[in-house]
Amino acid sequence: MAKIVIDPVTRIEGHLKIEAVVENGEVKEARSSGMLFRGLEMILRGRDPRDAPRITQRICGVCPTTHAMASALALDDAFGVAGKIPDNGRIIRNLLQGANYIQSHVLHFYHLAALDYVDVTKVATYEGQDTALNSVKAFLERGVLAPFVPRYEGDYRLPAKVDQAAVAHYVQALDMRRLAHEMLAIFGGKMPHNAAIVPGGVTENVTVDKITGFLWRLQTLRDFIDNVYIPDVLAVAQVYDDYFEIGSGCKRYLSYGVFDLNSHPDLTLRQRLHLRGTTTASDLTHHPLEPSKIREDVASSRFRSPSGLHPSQGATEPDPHKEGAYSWVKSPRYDGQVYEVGPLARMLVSYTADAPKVRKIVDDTLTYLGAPATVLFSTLGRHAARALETKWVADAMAEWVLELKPGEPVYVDYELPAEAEGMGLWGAPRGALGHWIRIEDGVIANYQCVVPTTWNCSPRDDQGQPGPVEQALEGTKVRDVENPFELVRIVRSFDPCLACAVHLVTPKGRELGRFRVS
Ligand code: NFE
Ligand code: MG
Repeated sequence: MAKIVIDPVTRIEGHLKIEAVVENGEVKEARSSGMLFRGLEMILRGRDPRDAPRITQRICGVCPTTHAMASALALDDAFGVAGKIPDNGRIIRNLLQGANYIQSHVLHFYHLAALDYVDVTKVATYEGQDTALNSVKAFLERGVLAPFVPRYEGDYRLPAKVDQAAVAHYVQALDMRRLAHEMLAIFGGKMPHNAAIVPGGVTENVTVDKITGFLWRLQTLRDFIDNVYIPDVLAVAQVYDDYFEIGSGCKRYLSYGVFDLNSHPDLTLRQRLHLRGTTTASDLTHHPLEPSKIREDVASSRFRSPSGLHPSQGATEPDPHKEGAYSWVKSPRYDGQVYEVGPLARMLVSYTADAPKVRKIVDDTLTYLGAPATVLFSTLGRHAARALETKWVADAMAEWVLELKPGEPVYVDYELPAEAEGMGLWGAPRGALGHWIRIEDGVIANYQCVVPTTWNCSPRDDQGQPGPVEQALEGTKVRDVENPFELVRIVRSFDPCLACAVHLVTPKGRELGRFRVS
């Protein structure tokens, strides 16, 4: 028996520890631990509710737009304007979120996950004129390999030419991400932490200049998605096709839906691009979403607040030394069951709800790969779903931007209520995101966020059920416990974000833990 400890897992956001007990070359038990304490929910208490979209964006620099959105939706609901958002405001919100999706998904594939499959050292044999590749080659010749090492020595299988092209695209993807950030800044003021998304709509007016500035960048990105990103993901998938069988996990999928197509006052009835609901690998049937079934357990989490609360009644009371707890992440569950969230969950929920465009791109991809739908429930299925989703969203954005109307309103005014409650259900790049607010005496009495990585990286719940990442690791065959590349490939396919937060140290700086960097 061997115990593998990967702490921290690199090339993700935030501090995640993975422990795996390996017996006879197979993971018998896995634990996923969030090692940072996030105090944002406590910081919000007692503040003006309108601060929430600004403060919650500081949860994370990668997906701030999505926290602004979930927060604004919760405030729209609490302020009674959810049904009155003007079309321009609704569309600009979608465009801001869409720009963040494209940036985040390209970041995840090229700069975080691809290095699990692409061997940069093969650039050493490159003979050609590409400036980026020749720069990488020059670094390799001088023995400078960062940021591509340290890494686990694994089974890198791509032919040298495919490998070299992928490294060139790694560099090109940096430019693409800049374009996506610029696109977001056109209507959002800046990235990260846009200034535009507010309850009632957005603060940025529509002009022809902004539409054209947005559109040419979007068209450049669509070209990259269609001709570089998706082909690269498929090239990796064809060579590493055993990862269509590895890392399945709980096989239950949940989506709140995302990208509003109208402004129905009830979020659970609002028409969205991605549909809301749940499905499972075993029934592949669409089930409607019932937000009342969401609960957060804390049996294995470092909180003394009661377990099993609905987020509208949720509580955040840290207890760093709680017996039996091994994570700062809570365990959200739906109807008492473990659910995976993210692009794969979103695509499957829309697929089973019969969204024709999703059916077509997913079915076309499966035909191209000559594979059945069951390959989707896997490590590579997550990468493929993320890439296809990027195309689906970018294509929709090209239609939305042309629906904007210069001179028309972007915002509706509201009265600040003294007492109110609100719920904001949305889809972050990494999955279902919910914000819940309760306002008393005109200030925030309680604020709860349940973020995608809370679902995916959750520890064991009150019933002892492991979280989605833990389940995805259990049963995995590990060839070499010193180089557990299989495990990091699985973990990274979820695109975890343990979110920017505070390291847990005492005011005197006393050490509370030691970290082994692998
Ligand atoms: Ni920090 Fe995020 C996304 C949110 S975390 S990146 O996407 O919400 O799961
Ligand atoms: Mg929370």
